[in-house]
Amino acid sequence: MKTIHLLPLAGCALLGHSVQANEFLKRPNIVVILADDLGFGDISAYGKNGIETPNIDRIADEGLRFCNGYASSSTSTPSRYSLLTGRYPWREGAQVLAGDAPLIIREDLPTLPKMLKEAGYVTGVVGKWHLGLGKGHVDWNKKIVPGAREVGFDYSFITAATNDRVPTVFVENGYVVNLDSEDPIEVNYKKNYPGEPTGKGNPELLKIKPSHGHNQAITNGISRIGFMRGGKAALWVDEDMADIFLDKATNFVKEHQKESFFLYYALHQPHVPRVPHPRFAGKSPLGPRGDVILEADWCIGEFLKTLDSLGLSENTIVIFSSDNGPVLDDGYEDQAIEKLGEHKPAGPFRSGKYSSYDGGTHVAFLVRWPRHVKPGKSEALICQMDLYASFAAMLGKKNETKDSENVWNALVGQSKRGRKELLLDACGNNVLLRQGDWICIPPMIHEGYWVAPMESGRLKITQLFHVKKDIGQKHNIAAKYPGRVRAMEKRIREIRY
Ligand code: NG6
Ligand code: CA
Repeated sequence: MKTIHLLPLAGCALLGHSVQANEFLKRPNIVVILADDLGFGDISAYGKNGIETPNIDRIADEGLRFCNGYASSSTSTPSRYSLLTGRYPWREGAQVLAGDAPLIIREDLPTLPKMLKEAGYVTGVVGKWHLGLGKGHVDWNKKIVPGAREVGFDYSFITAATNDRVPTVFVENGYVVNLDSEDPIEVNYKKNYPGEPTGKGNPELLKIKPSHGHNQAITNGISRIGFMRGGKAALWVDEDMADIFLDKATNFVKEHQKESFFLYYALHQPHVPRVPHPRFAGKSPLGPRGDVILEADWCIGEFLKTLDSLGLSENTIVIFSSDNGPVLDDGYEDQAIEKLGEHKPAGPFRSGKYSSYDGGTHVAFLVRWPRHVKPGKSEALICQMDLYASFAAMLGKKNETKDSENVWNALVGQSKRGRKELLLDACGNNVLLRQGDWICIPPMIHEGYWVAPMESGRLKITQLFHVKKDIGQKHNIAAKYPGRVRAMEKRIREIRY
């Protein structure tokens, strides 16, 4: 057996260490598990609340729990764009995409999966995509390119957008799964196809009532955003979605257990429509929103067990986070508000999804790597966008991105320091700045999103908060610190333009 040096793990205990070549020598596998609309307070690892998430807590207990971890944006597409490209989302004007939108990641851009592929990783994505597919006017009945492969994924099993947008089908390696060529799929976001039922016209066909929007094409008894027809055999059954994604994610790991792999496991929960498998229906005190969180937690538990059974847990870096903060009523009547009780989805933070307040982007961020990361807590400021530069550093590769910062030492618990500052996207490419423990939200006017009953936080005045002293952002102290406001607003302009 040959003796080789391990990775150039900057600042890590491994530096210069050499061991026998076998599983032990493999570069660590990397798994990013990203929930959809899960709040900081929705997992029990961050403090007891209205729901128990023992499996996500296992990641926390066996790893590092970040208290200042961020998604780049308070909505999905921009947040995921940053995670994969290491670029701020507003550089591309990234905003929530329709299900028939073209791929938003330029093919010439460096991406996290491309960088890992170059370093010898096999790469896969399972779950919610929401970064667009094709070049516009996608023909869903042919191979759909460009897509996940062009972004750097060897394997993909994805939904085009969200679980509330058509087409409600899975796309595996560029092809719609189970498509019957005799029953082609058509999708558009402008007008209905003659004779197709809609949520608006045929409420009697629905098993969940929309509360806002979501009254167009009906599939699986649920009306969605956008119109579609055909593809009956390919339509997903929401109740089975979690099991299918879990199956694909664990299969990917089993198939590539001998290689170094990167898996982006993008859960669809607890985004609307919240439709758990009957095994989880009614199991939480919080109604469907809680039930699908329990379902997601169970999936993660099963996934971790798969790593255990293959002997991969020790040398797999598992990162858990969410694409943006929580929301209760996001367009369907599912009792998320009525059954909330004392539960605080965003934990101590103000507001949630869509907001410029911290609840929008300040999310759960857990890192488990038993071989090298000691369990504990970290206050370092880090962002999902930093995974590119950090893993590049781990692998001795150049950071080719514009905005990703190398926070590797913080990520593995070797340093208390992460970023000094971070711009955050508060919907509609409105940006705010976190600098140390200060947050400055400049005047914002964009009102494009339905955010009720959340506070959008996009006001016409400047807001300044000290989030260590005022974690719930209750006191706008901009008037007291005009110099700091000026300096922070200037800094926003410098980074942005
Ligand atoms: C909004 C939808 C919301 C959700 C969101 C995207 C309405 C009324 N609201 O436009 O339900 O789909 O887009 O969520 O249609 S995200 O998590 O993917 O960003
Ligand atoms: Ca989301």
